[in-house]
Amino acid sequence: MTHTLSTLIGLPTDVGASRLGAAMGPDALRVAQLGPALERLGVQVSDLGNLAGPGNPRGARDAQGLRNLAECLSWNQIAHDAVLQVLQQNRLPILLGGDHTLATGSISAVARHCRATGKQLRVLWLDAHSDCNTPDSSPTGNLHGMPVSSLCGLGPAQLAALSGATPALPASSFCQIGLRSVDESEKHMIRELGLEVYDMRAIDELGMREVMRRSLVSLLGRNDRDIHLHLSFDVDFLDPDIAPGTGTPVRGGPTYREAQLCMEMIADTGRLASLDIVELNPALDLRNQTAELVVDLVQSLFGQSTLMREPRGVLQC
Ligand code: B3U
Ligand code: MN
Ligand code: MN
Repeated sequence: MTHTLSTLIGLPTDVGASRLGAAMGPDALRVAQLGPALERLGVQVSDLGNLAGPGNPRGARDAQGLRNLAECLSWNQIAHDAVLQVLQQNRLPILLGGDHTLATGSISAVARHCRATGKQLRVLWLDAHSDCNTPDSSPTGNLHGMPVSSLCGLGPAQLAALSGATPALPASSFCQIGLRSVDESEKHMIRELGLEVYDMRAIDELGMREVMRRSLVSLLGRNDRDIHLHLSFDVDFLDPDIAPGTGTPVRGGPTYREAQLCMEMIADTGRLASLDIVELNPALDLRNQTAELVVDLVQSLFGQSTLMREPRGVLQC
């Protein structure tokens, strides 16, 4: 691993989602022993605990069509500041969400850090959804459907400005994997932004191995000091048969084996430098099985493998 020092940041909020419960995500991950599981792999873990922020007013849509914008802004500022501070300490931030709105704050901080240090940023976005609605296109007004457009400079203005530059990063930095629920307006947005997307059909046709090879190939051959790989892991990426504990499940997602391979191939690059774990909803889970599965997958992401082996480099995988 490039980083063996990591910091857990609990951000217990569901202000960006329509279903309550993602606010309990950080604690469910702790109950599932995320910290000790990483420590067993040689990662040194510190835990900032759950940071405080506004409650969920369960607001109606405002004049712009958005729900809970002020609260979302506060939480994203909190996420931004915490992630930036952890990066400046040369540690790997692990954001425990919370709904996926928080990725706006966290990736804004990562983008700011990359600008300051001259690193190139690559964001892998594992999700059933493309999260690139805008205030005008959103069918729900929920801000967890807008972080990608916000980061690309097209979301609500204050969210889009969090990183100190608009857009926070070029759309070409993103790679989305696992999509299977995309609104009509988002299909246009994906095309307009030129987002690199591997939907479930691509995974069916190419296999997870080839999808991951393509999504990671641009990182290879570069000095790892020049690259910052951020993983934004929406738990609804996983098939709901194995991961029922999430607010907007969509059937037909990656299997356990496909998800493991995805994580292992990211680990093999040795470039992972920050992570969001979002949309875990313990209120919808069965005996914390989704949190336990996420911990299992995150162990693979941090290098757990069945056999003793050197990272092989993704091209040879
Ligand atoms: N695209 C829909 C649904 C959705 C997006 N992200 C989640 N759900 N979790 C929307 O509300 O924008
Ligand atoms: Mn999402
Ligand atoms: Mn999703």
